[in-house]
Amino acid sequence: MQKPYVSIIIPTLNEAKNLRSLLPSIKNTLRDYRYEIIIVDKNSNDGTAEVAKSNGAKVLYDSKGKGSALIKGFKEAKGSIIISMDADLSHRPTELKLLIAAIEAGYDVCMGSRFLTGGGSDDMPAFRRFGNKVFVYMVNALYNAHYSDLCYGYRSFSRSATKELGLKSVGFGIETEISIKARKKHLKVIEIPSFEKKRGTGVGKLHSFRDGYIILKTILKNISD
Ligand SMILES: Nc1nc2c(ncn2[C@@H]2O[C@H](COP(=O)(O)OP(=O)(O)OP(=O)(O)O)[C@@H](O)[C@H]2O)c(=O)[nH]1
Ligand SMILES: [Mg+2]
Repeated sequence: MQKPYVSIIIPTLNEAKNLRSLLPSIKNTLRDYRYEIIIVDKNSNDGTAEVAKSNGAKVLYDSKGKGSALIKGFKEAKGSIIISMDADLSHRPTELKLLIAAIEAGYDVCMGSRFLTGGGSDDMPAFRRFGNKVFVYMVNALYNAHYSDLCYGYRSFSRSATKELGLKSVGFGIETEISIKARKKHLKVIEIPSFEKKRGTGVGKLHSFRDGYIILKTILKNISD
């Protein structure tokens, strides 16, 4: 049977150096698959778009945030399986095959989790770990869910799930919105263990308190929506 077509969506803000090793590594892992890589860039000034193009990726532009970039990428994606992935080398390309297999097996959404046996993180200070735990607890309690992780962006989707979710988040609330709406819309969700490595080079764009507040608002806002 022919393999499904896979679209990998990677939001970027100044990730040229990381992309230089990430893109060849994705290509190597997926050499037996049919796929496209879509970079959604926020006007990086370090040559991110050039590195992406020279490695065969398609480049789109979005001037707002990580959420709006992913939404734009989802709309452009041609694949029947769509994957969201960070550019900073935190996500291991070797896990791509597992994310793909979960959708092939009939799930609508597959979420990497750092808190299942076999998963973990080298890139999560104690206060972020605590914040994430509180948010996971809130989402599980408010939405009758059983998630082990929440603010983690290594995920796969069936094409129809990306449409059905009706995503609106502009910034780092996007993963939370996905988790909540997947539950509210009764999508078939599976979590798989994922190991988050330290970011390669460059600086993280997430600000714990500013973005923590956005995540909290996303959790509360969706109760009434
Ligand atoms: N297009 C776009 N991409 C973004 C934006 N902010 C972050 N990104 C990308 O989204 C991905 C995740 O962002 P990170 O800064 O690594 O966020 P994080 O992993 O939560 O934070 P760190 O642990 O500090 O790395 C990376 O590929 C970023 O380049 C944005 O405003 N627009
Ligand atoms: Mg990161």
